[in-house]
Formats: sequence, structure tokens, C-alpha cells
Amino acid sequence: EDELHRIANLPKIELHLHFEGAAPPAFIRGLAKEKKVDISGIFNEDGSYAYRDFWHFLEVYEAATSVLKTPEDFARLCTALLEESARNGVVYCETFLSPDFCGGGDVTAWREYLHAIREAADAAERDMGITLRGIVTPIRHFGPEKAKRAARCAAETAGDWIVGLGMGGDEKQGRQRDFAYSFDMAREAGLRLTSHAGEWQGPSEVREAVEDLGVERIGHGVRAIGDLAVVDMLIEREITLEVCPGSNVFLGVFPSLKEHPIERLRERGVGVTVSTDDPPFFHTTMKDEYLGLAKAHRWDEEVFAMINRTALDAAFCDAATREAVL
Ligand code: ES4
Ligand code: ZN
Repeated sequence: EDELHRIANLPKIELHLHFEGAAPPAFIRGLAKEKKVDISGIFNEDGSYAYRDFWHFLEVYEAATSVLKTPEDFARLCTALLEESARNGVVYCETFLSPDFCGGGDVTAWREYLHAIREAADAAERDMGITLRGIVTPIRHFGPEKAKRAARCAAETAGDWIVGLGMGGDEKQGRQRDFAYSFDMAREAGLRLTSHAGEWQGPSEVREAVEDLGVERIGHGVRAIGDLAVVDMLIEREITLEVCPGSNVFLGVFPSLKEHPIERLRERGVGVTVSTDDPPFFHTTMKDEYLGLAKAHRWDEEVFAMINRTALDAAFCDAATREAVL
């Protein structure tokens, strides 16, 4: 119990956190009230987010996000989510941010949102010692044309704070290669690359993200376990997985943490890391993730230290930032 306590309080690196998906329902309800928008249909009676499955979740997510209108709204959310992350011991975090929700893909508007978010993040770093970096997120089910606009926003703001391009959204729509143009644009701008794959689709989706887009990390990637040739490809190419165990169990990708393949992937030699995905939606926190894995897979402090080392090595920020956080 003493060891569990120490594990919960370890300093943590989180690589996979959706910015809007980190908004607590009370935060979204408050904004809806201020702006006199009625989105009561997306909440349960107990105040939590209400949805039936992943695809309905994506709809509810968009409805919740619709009350985030101004750069100041995003800045307030940034402060709130970093307070919660810092409470959970997170010292470095990368967050998926979509220009589709911040100015609709217009570069000038995107810069204004980004400026407000960065100010909030810089203040949180000074006050709470937590470092945030942004990954621009094309949303797969919005299609390749919108993805190009997002990638253009990413390329125009690539630098020390926007560090990557990372596709999210519905993995069952289109193919990874439909987005190759956007990933090429981002790569040429010096950005690092990741894509959601192998959460809802099988191992071949993971292979396609690596081979057709050239990503060096995979969002989830856990269903690679269904084809050991794909698992070995990940090991050989040193691709790091952004694993979100609590999200996977909550959405029914795997029946329980005990049956979750994170431990089998780790044992075989895949670089696995631990993140929350959309914590209030999936009723999880980084402390919950660590405690759950400690219990389900008997992970000790040494394993978590390795997980965090893997995460820091795979982080998209510059070397000086990496060396300052752990
Ligand atoms: C997602 Cl685009 C997006 N937003 C939040 N959570 C997600 N999971 C997969 N895609
Ligand atoms: Zn995700």
C-alpha cells in the first residue's frame, strides 16, 4: 500500500491527451450557461458526459467543444486541464489540438488561439512546474481536405511549442494514406508525426500508419498484438505506442486491464507509454492509470520509471526541454 502510494505520486510524462477531451463536464456546462447554449442532451443526470459508444462519443465531443468559442475560452481550459494534470503528478504533457475547433482551419485565426493557449501554458509552467507542448490534430472523419488545412496551420506555426502532427478521429473512415499529403507537409516543416491506429482497426492499420505516413509514434496501436509481424516491425523501427489503457477498457476495446495487451507488448520489447486520452469522458486520471496497472500487471516503481523514460525519449519537444523535465 505504501508502494501503491509512491506509484500514484511518481512524476509522469503524458503523450496522448486531447485538449478539448480534457474538459470536465462542469467546465463545459458553465461555458454553455454563460453563452446561453443548450447542450443539456449531452449530460447524464449525475452531470457526467452521456454517450453510447465511441462513435456517439465523437458526436458528444463535438457538441461539448462547440461551447469553446474564443481564444480566451481555450486559454481557460488550458489552465484548468494543467491544474488537473499537475495534481496527478504530470510534469510534461503533449496535447492534441485541432485547428478545426480553433478558427476552422484559418491560419490567422489559428495563430490567435495558439497565442492565448501558450500564454496560459507558460503561466502554468511558472506556477506549477508542468510543461505542455501541442500536437496539431487533423480529424480523420472530417476528411483529407480539412486535414490539409490543419496541416497548413501546423506547418505555419511549427517550432518550439507546436512540435507535431497527430491524426485523430474515426479510424474506420478512409485510409491512413489518404492523409499522406498532410503528413508530408508537416514533416517538411520539421514536425514530428503520430497517428491514431490500431484502436478500432486491426494490426494492418498500424502497419499502414508507419509505412504510408511515416509516423514515429502511434496513438493506441494496441491491436498490433493480433499480428506478431506487426509487433516486430514496431520493435525494429523503434515506434513508440501512446497506450491509453483506461480509455480502452471503458470503451470496450478490451474487457479488463488484466486482459489489456500493454504488458505483453512491453515484455516483447515494444516501447509503450501510458496516457489518459480524454480523462473526464472515460472517468480516468493519470493516478488511476498508474494504480490500475500496478494492480493488474504487478508493475512496480521500476517499471513505471522505464515507462516514463520511454515516454521522455519519444517526446516531440527539443532535447533541452526533455532534459529539464525528469
Ligand atoms: C479523437 Cl479527434 C478525437 N478527439 C478526442 N478523442 C479522440 N479519440 C480518437 N480521436
Ligand atoms: Zn486519442
